[in-house]
Amino acid sequence: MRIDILTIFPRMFEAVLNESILKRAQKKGLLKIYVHNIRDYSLDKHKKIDDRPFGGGPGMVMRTEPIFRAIEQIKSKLSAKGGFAHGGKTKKPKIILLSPQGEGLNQTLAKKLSKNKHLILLCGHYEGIDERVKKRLVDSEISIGDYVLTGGELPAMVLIDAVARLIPGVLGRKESLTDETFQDNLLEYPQYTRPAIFKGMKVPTVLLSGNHKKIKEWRRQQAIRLTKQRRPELLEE
Ligand code: 4FV
Repeated sequence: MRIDILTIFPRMFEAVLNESILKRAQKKGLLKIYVHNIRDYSLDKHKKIDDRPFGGGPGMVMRTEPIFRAIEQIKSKLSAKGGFAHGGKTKKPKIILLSPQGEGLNQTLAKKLSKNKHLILLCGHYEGIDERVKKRLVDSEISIGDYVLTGGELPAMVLIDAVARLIPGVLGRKESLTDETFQDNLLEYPQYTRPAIFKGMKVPTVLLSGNHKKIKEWRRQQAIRLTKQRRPELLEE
């Protein structure tokens, strides 16, 4: 998968993209991530990328032009290079704006996004971006939760992390996708590891029994109990 990120704070991504699983995925060539500074596409002598809202009101709005130029540049580079070819035909990138108005990111949506070959993530700031960018360029808006952040960068990192680990081959032996949280809409069962007794606290004997059928059943019961307790709506779904 290829991911292009449009942001006015490119350095925010350095640490997150160059550690652990995301770093390894790029090394394995399973993930190609390009971070673009929207300011580099501003024709303004001061690289201005925002302006006051028409109709007045507080705050600033991100301008159309630098964002349009940035996305056109990415697309033109792609078609010039023969596209992020898959079987020769250029896969149209899916342009996603991270915003509180977007569709809520959840495991199902992350799984769907992980099937894409090319994502372009647009990180907003201030009061948001000019509506004409949404109308003309944005394929979908995604929110990571009903709260207001200072920018779309953290949501973009959250989305990349949730999606990248679902790309076949990204997770190694130590990590697994099986039986994980939200699998069958259930929260994950309690986990234990050595020592078997710690400060007088024992590990449930069934887990030490070696009886995998009983262990699997216990884990399912625990997952259902926990989900009933904390997220009953998941069971309805
Ligand atoms: C957000 C969210 C979010 C809103 C104004 C950036 C900020 C500023 N994005 N999920 N929650 N974005 O709060 O995705 O433009």
